[in-house]
Amino acid sequence: MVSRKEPFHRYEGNPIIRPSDIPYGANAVFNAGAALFRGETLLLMRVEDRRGISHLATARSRDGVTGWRIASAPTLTPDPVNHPEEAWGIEDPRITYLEELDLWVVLYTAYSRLGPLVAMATTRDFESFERWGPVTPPENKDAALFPARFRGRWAMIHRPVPGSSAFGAHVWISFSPDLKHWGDHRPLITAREGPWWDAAKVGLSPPPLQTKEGWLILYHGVRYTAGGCIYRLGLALLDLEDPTRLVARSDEWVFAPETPYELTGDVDKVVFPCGWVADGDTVRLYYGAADKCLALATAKLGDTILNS
Ligand code: M1P
Repeated sequence: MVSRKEPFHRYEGNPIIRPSDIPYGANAVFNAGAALFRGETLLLMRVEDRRGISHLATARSRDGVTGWRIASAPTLTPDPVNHPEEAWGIEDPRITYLEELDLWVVLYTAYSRLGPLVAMATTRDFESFERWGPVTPPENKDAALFPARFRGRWAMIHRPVPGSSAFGAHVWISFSPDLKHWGDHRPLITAREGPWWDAAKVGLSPPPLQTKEGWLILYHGVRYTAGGCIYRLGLALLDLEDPTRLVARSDEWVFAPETPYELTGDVDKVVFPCGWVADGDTVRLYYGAADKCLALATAKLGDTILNS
């Protein structure tokens, strides 16, 4: 893959949402899923309280950039009584609209006492949610659905972690006839090795985005250094008809922590998007910065497409 210019440009008003903007108090607000809903941009934000437990809360904006209206109370809180997998909180939601079912699907990390796993909830209004429970056992995170079926089956990208760190942590794809029972598991994007920027582990960032050229994937890659982890972003492209086929992958990262709000926070040197929306030819990317606040970057869709 040839080297390329960074396609994403930071909004000069970043961060767009800070912990102090949460009306009922919070330690951090970050890693938000995003949707175009009823003519507005809706963010489903991970809010970490001052115990360290996360829940989800909405913010809405007419232009997706300014004038964020933040819910006065949490939108989806952990329910450990009925869902023990949520004992230590719910985190990092990714949102996909399934037109066929007229349903919004949220895949999120449920932090269970036995490890983090992928759980699912569905909604039509982002006010009431139906929980489907775990869709994977632990340890697994960074999951999102494709908005369409492939030969009759739904597809999900996720990131299981093998028991031994010797095997790395890689992005996988799985299929389901009914959104509940998942199988036909295959590796999709593997962590590279040695000094590479994405050698320690990789994970899906926002859900796959359909383009004429293929399914556009933005993923985070982690490198361990003597100074700690660095979370950066790379692009990949999957075949439109067969998403198990990786058509292209950027060698270089396309977005990395650079600004003070990305370099310093609860976890330094982290950019971590869980949502993006396409508005004509513009993509608005919403990302957690240093596990502390929410920021926005934009790109022209054409600048994000990879050529193999
Ligand atoms: O601290 C950086 C991120 O670490 C985890 O991501 P992953 O397991 O993909 O490396 C998550 O806890 C994420 O929320 C966090 O932002």
